[in-house]
Amino acid sequence: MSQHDTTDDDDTDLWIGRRDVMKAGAVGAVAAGLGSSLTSLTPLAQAEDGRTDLVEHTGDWRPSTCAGCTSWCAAQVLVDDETDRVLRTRGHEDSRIHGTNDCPRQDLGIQQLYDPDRITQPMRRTNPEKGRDVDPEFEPISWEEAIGEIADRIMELRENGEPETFMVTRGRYTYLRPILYSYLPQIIGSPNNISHSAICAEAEKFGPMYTEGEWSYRQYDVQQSRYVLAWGADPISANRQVSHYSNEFGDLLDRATVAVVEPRLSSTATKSDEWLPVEPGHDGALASAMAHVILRDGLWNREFVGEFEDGENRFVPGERVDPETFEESENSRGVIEWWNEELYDKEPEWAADEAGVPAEQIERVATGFAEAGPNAISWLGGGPCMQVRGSYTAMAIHALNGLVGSVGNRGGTLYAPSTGVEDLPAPDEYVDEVAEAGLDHEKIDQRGRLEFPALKDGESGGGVVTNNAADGILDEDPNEIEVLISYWNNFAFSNPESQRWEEALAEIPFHATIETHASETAWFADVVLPATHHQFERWGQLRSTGAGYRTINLHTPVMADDPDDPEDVLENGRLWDVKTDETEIPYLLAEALADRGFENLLAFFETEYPDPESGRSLREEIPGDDFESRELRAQAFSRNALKLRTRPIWDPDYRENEFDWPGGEEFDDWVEFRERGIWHTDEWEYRHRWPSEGGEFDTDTGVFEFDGETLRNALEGHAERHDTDVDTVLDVCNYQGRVDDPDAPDAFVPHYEEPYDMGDEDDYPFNFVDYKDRLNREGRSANTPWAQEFNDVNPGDEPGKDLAKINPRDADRLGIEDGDEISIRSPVGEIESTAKLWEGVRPGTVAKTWGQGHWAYGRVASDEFGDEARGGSNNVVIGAEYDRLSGSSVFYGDVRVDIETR
Ligand SMILES: Nc1nc2c(c(=O)[nH]1)N[C@H]1C(S)=C(S)[C@@H](COP(=O)(O)OP(=O)(O)OC[C@H]3O[C@@H](n4cnc5c(=O)[nH]c(N)nc54)[C@H](O)[C@@H]3O)O[C@H]1N2
Ligand SMILES: Nc1nc2c(c(=O)[nH]1)N[C@H]1C(S)=C(S)[C@@H](COP(=O)(O)OP(=O)(O)OC[C@H]3O[C@@H](n4cnc5c(=O)[nH]c(N)nc54)[C@H](O)[C@@H]3O)O[C@H]1N2
Ligand code: SF4
Ligand SMILES: [Mo]
Repeated sequence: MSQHDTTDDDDTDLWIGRRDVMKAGAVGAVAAGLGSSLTSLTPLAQAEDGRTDLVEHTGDWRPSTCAGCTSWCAAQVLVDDETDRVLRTRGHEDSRIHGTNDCPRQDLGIQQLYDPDRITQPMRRTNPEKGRDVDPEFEPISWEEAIGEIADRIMELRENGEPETFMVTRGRYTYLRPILYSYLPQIIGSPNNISHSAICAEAEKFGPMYTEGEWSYRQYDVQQSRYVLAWGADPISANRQVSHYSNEFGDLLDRATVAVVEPRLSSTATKSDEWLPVEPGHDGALASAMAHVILRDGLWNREFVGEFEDGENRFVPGERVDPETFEESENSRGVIEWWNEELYDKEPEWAADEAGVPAEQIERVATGFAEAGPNAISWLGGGPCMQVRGSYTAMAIHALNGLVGSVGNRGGTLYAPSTGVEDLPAPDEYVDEVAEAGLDHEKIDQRGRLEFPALKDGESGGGVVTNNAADGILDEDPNEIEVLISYWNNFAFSNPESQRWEEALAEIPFHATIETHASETAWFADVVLPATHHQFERWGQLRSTGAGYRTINLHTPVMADDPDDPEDVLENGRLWDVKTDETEIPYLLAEALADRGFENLLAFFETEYPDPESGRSLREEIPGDDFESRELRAQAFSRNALKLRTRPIWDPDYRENEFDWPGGEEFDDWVEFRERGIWHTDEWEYRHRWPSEGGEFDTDTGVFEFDGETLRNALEGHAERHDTDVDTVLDVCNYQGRVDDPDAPDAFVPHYEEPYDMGDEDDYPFNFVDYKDRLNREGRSANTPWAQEFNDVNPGDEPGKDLAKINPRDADRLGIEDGDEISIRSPVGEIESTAKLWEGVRPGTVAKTWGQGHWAYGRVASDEFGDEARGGSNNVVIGAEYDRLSGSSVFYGDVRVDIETR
């Protein structure tokens, strides 16, 4: 049993009630879950036996999806026949990506489900004052009251002609998200739907966007690769497709060389052939030097890049090349410009000085990588690019894939094949004049202003600047926010300099939040709406990408015997009086708004979301105006939305006649698909987007760009919008590149920029290295006892502790010993932690996982709920800085801190 007994019944300091005796019985299942699921952490053979026994003797495996991280693995959940309890979860046996493999975090989902600290019913704040030290004094209320309160506030805004003061924030989601995140604010009339994307990994997408026109993540063809060069990505522990990559990693090591560029000894680095312990913020120097070596030594891929007309290699260190002498391939352009503007003098010795990695190692890794090309991967994680000047680093790292021709190629970096899902019906016809006037307003995150280009997809202001919304709210610029609905996020914890979100949330007059847990964000809410848990209690859809496929995976309410029957779902499909954020809650709101005279949302749902099989509208299926009928309709709406979304997959007629079918598995009816819960695309075709094979890249020029032509267009577009020039944009946004300055890097080609200073080196002598905990389900598992108890799966960490890892040489100098209580101070804040002397971090750096430091969330996550944090929250010391070209928040690079013993 764990050191934190989850069956502990003492919840006096938590404002979470238990609904009734029957449901409280379900809490006892925690103990059962604990016992059986511990097998997942024992040797595999044993675990397999355990699994088989359970399949045969206990219940059914029902399909769902894990959103414990952005791998979004298709899952199967073992539900006990007699008690309807969830006993186990595993990867989906039919998945061609990971099969039954999962990662340990999938099992933590069970502890979230049965967490006695879950919010079990709607709550209303009774204390009008808001603040971290102010007890919200929540009291239980009914769903009807809770929804009614929100509807009243929305009506007020619309009646006052200020619908733009409404706001929705989202964190994690399923692809039913447009209903709550886009359509609800659109029909009300607010442009203010703010996603978490820019505190997630937007800067990473900048690399592939401004080389090959893809604003997205890649999948990596590890099964065919001969060299993996990972940059601040730790794919057996974090990053994406963890279950797939960790399953393949052993074979990969037999076949390929793996090199990891990381300021700390990550899980992946511990198992790799090479660890390049880069000084934080200097990856761009390594990438430029590697490209230099590859060109200097003639190791580039001729088919993808081109060749000198006479075959003589003119890439000589320190010398520029006459472009006339080189014939570009059809597939790419600009390699000569890249060499002449950036690479020609970026020799390994120079990079060794900049980045603190030996020149021989740079040479060796660059050579090995290129010789394995095109079956070689330059794997870009968020570490090197969620930095003030990270956009250019992302380009520099991704451009290496172009040099060796691994783009879309066997053993290289692939995208996802197209899927057979349909867009949800959209509400354009239901947007009235009040709403239209509201929608004309600028967004609260100030995207698109001169200082926030956020160039998603090449468009000025095309992306989000999540963390800046706090300043927008505090400064009431462009306008005040009066009503906020937040869902599946914890911005008061997950955003850098999160103190600002505490202030911003305290300012908002009315805030409703939809969550499973009593998070730091919920602490500031006026109404707390308890959410169904995505893995077990709701409808939804995500997708997973790997092994050449993309899958469409369903979330299903696994505890209901007939999930298509709304009554069964409401009675048996959920543990508590909880509802689904993206569907049921907007539906109930639509009914409440109609009661108050605003009918557009309800008309939209009633007209556009019939059951596509029976053709029945929601009201035809479930008539009645009492609240219970509405709750049933809300559930039917949830199911219908998913059926509409996935219709081409399961409806042969629709697939053939009304949809541009991309190929892939075909199902004959809904129940057949729903019972399986997973669909596969056709397999990725290597090189099909290469122009030499008849394809096209999505850049402005249609080819892979080493010269940043698409970026030039995007930057010029943004400059024009503000009546200025590109150099001014780059200056305002803290970049070093310039258009035509011989002393500055070229603004458009992939290049190295020195890390931007975030604190004076004399006052803050250490670089802070933040990274993801192997057991963190994004920000959501700190209240699961297993995550705390098994913390030593993170190299350098210990069970139950939140440790700051310091190199023994630094500790010695400062007189710090193992286990000393220390404080970590930055220009913006200070946290408490415990010192761990560990050689897995570079001298001059302090490394600490993200995820601890909760002062709310539950009794395991915090030391004392609502009062004392457990460990320190990294976001208190990481300042609110931005990589402005992508809009991303900064977590890495020159984040400076000082440490001292307490
Ligand atoms: N320092 C630092 N900060 C980081 C990161 C980091 O690595 N370091 N990572 C960043 C990244 S990549 C991301 S994506 C963000 C994530 O941060 P956010 O988008 O803010 O989301 P989480 O913290 O994962 O989600 C927290 C909330 O989800 C609720 N919840 C849990 N399960 C469910 C569910 O099934 N349904 C609903 N409706 N609610 C649920 C919980 O009540 C909790 O309050 O954090 C970012 N912040
Ligand atoms: N275990 C786990 N896995 C997750 C998640 C989780 O919460 N837990 N969250 C999921 C989500 S939402 C996302 S967006 C993805 C993100 O996945 P990644 O983009 O891979 O993000 P992190 O794991 O935060 O990666 C940051 C890494 O960069 C390293 N680093 C820090 N500074 C530097 C630097 O200057 N240079 C280099 N080269 N490295 C540096 C850190 O040590 C860390 O290993 O992960 C997903 N996977
Ligand atoms: S936590 Fe991520 S990698 Fe692990 S099973 Fe869930 S989705 Fe897959
Ligand atoms: Mo993320």
